[in-house]
Amino acid sequence: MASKEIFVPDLGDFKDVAVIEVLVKPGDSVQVDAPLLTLETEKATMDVPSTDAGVIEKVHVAKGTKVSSGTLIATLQLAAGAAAPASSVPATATPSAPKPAPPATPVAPAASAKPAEPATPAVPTATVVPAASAAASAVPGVTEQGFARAHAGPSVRRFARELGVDLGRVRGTGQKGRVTDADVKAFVKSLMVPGAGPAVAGGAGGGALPKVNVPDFAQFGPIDIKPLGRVQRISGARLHASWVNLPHVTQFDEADVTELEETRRALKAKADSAGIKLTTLAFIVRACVKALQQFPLFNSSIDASGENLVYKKYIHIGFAADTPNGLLVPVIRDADRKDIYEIARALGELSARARSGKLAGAEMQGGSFTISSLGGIGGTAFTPIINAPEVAILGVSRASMKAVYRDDAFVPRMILPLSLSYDHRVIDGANGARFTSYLAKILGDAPGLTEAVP
Ligand code: CAO
Repeated sequence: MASKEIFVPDLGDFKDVAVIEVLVKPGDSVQVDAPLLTLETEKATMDVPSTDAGVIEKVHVAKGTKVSSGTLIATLQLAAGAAAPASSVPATATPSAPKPAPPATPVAPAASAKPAEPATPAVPTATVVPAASAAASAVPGVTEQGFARAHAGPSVRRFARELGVDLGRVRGTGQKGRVTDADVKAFVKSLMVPGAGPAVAGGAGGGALPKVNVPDFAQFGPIDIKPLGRVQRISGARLHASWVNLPHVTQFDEADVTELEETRRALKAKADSAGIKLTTLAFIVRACVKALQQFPLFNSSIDASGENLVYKKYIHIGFAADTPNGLLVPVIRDADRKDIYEIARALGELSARARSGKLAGAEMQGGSFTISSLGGIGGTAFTPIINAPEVAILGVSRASMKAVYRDDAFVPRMILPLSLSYDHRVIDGANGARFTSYLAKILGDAPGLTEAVP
């Protein structure tokens, strides 16, 4: 298989730029545009994307070192079928003040954040806003597959990333249908005309959103300004895209987990001795798998054309993990083939890697349903934002003992609050309620949850 060397692209006036993060290691598979490094100048941070798809053979730079245009970053074993290009410095022109380029990896539910933008003057909200920022809120979310397949050069790719434009949706007018800068601009303009948005899965529908008026807070008292973290910047844009494009409905329900909790406590010591932390969440993941098998609609997505539903035959469950760097969503692959011990082990390993910043990009991709569990922390209910293009997300709050009226008497039962947000374009209210009722029933069946997976 052919190898290719990847170099730091043209950084304009910047030299000896600090490497603050190395995002890949030998053996990692990367797609075109997947971020390899994060660089930081005194003005901004930027990701250096891969120019090709393949497997990382060797990484030539380390965190904390300095690089300049043309520094060798990594040797890549090209993906099968890719031509072996001569090793060279990409002739990509990078803007002199680099802007953050979102990576190809999804990060998901986080506390609401908005992309860093210069403060706007104190004017009424109806004021016209700069094209790029207005477009960013009207542009449908990026589909990585479509983006990777698009026929476009590195600078156009970077430009599209900066605007949050999915290149897969842009019609190319260049040679052999190649997408040009002008095509990307024309696409964004088409979204700015009210009602003229293309019929796409994200369904932005065109028209810029009214902008929040941000005053100069210093006029009211002392303030500190800290830049948003990298994860917040990325997840903020994704959350916003989901929030404005998907009509969310949240269905609340409760599950009686008294027996489940007894079963968990009985199995915990044995699991501990095998190095597995058997938490409530492992049982909830298993219950969700069973509910998704019963209601495959909740494991579907609207496709890029916006006209079909894609039913996934795999069940990969993402879960929100609170990390020092912000919220990440690792994915438990083939959760339907794992029993509660295997699920608990995967939960422990993935959340440990997420917290230590060692999660590979691929470990956050491909999820088909997400769980956001705040149960270990507290709360009685919340309305999670769907990890689009998925169509549903389960929020879990803290289980507590409650007096439940049963057989003519109040009895103490352990009650788990559930909050299911779903995309109302795909799922109607009756199905939402059926899903949570079924899930509650499954969570009440502790023996069914602990049995071996067929
Ligand atoms: N009700 C009551 N207790 C619960 C519970 C619930 N719903 N969920 C977990 N617990 C218990 C666990 O069983 C465990 O109890 P023991 O110590 O007796 O075993 C304890 O709380 C601590 O659990 P944990 O938090 O360490 O582990 P977990 O598997 O439940 O969760 C993880 C793992 C990664 C999801 C969690 O650590 C985390 O990061 N949660 C935050 C997620 C988040 O921020 N979501 C919001 C996203 S939207 O902005």
